Amino acid sequence: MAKRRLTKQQQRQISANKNLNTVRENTDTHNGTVITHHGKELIVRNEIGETINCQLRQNLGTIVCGDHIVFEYLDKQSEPKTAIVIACAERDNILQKSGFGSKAKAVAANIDQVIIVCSLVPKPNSYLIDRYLVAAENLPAKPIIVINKIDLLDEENEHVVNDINAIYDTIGYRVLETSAIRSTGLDELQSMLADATSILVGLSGVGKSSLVKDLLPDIDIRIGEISEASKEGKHTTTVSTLYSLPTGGHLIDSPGVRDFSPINLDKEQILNGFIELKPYRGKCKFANCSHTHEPGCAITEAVEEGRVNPQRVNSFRKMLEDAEKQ
Ligand SMILES: Nc1nc2c(ncn2[C@@H]2O[C@H](COP(=O)(O)OP(=O)(O)OP(=O)(O)O)[C@@H](O)[C@H]2O)c(=O)[nH]1
Ligand SMILES: [Mg+2]
Ligand SMILES: [Zn+2]
Repeated sequence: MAKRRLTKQQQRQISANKNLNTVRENTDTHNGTVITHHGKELIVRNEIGETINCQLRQNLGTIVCGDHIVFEYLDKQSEPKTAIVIACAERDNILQKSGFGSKAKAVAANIDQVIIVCSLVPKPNSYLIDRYLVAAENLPAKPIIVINKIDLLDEENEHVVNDINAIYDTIGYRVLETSAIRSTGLDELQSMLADATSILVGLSGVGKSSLVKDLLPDIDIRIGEISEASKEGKHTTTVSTLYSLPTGGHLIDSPGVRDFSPINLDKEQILNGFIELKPYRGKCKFANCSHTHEPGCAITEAVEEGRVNPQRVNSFRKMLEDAEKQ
């Protein structure tokens, strides 16, 4: 069997885990969770909920919001306390996106639920929702779709809400309608966030930080505006930040995007991300079917017979195309 080569990230993870085992024997180490990071400085929450400013020991690799880490205090008397991170625990998962020059950019780690937030203004982009769903299914994490700014509902944009429900609710995803301004739908959202680590993702200006503020009124969080002309957000949130919920869970607010592409997904993973296409896996006439033009393609037949939504299949094909270019 061919020897499997470890990626640089896997090598780093192994050395971090070795570190973790060594440091566990040292009694003056403590566990914490990364709340956020500004350049090389991390803000960490310890096991009793205190906030600590941490530096990073060299060669630990990328540490992101949501990472579970081990640290040693540098100064316990200072306010806030300072410490150095000496190891990072193995991650359950890491949400990454395609950054500058298609380089992977880490968003957050150890995520149970991905809350895909869209709104009536700016308008939702279903290809963006589909790409987030594929990323979530492959983490794996449970996706939930939130349509925020439901207070702006009128005859003109009513179809937006109906379309999203028709596409996503039909295939089994939870779709919640909220208004951060009127606090509509917040109880339902809150009950879904309990005891899990969830991340809010979506376009800039859809109201992710406003939803966090509604759930945690006492925190200091920046809310932006949307441009009157373009109806786009102004990228107010610049780093992912983890908040602890009174219901026991954690909620990560992430910077809004203009676009999102999951990174390094192969054809099987992309198919895995379209849950309603799973029954057709392996059912095409040709084993290497590209699901685009071949005769006897089970997915094409499912579209023709109205068993799957053609818009979702378009997204699936576009994602396959985009992945080839990466
Ligand atoms: N009408 C209405 N406006 C809202 C609602 N939620 C948020 N907004 C407004 O939308 C704008 C953007 O809100 P933010 O919470 O900063 O949006 P965001 O998604 O965090 O944006 P980024 O941090 O740039 O990604 C602000 O002007 C909010 O007041 C809502 O439910 N209804
Ligand atoms: Mg924000
Ligand atoms: Zn096919």
